[in-house]
Amino acid sequence: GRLYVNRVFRFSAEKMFELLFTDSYFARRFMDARKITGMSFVFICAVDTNLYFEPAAGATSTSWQREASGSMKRSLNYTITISNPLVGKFSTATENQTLYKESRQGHYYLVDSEVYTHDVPYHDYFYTLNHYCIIRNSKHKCRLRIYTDVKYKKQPWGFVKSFITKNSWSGLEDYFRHLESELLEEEAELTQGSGDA
Ligand code: YK8
Repeated sequence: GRLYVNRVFRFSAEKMFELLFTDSYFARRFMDARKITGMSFVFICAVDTNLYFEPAAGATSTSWQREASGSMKRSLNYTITISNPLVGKFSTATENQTLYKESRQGHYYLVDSEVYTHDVPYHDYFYTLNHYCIIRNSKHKCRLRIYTDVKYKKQPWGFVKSFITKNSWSGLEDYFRHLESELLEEEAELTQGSGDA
């Protein structure tokens, strides 16, 4: 796999989780910028106050749902816009996210996400596994790490496999670089707002 993001940001771990994994203004704006449309949650339920998570201040509800294992899951469906000329312009996608029960509010958040792109060539061969790790550094700092792997459901021949891998890495690289730069912009805005830049 590959490590796409590994950096300390000047906001709390809780804030980072809220930005990336709740229905935040940041997440909506980023999806608009990436032309990701038609977002729908397969399971919708308000998060209740529980041992590990309370909705962050200001966040109304998320769609995380508690599993028997103690971890939380949610599943998103959306349409992505693709800039790779080898592929059609759009694809529907399903993203299954797991928030591991080892996560501790405000300290440590571990989210795995499996992304299936349904309308690209060879879509029945592969999916993408993203590991997001948010670790508290101090009260107002956290580290975000995003590690990604392309996984195979069936083994294609070598040529096809390297074709899929190469095209996936380049799309992912572009996406996470953009995400990182938007987060840095958000950081600049937040630090300005609090007057301690
Ligand atoms: C999520 C991985 C591969 C896919 C794409 C496929 C090319 C297939 C090439 C043929 C277009 C938002 C990607 C990048 C689309 C976007 C996906 C995103 C960025 C010719 C073999 C969508 C994270 C994510 C995961 C996987 C990405 C796809 O939050 O190259």
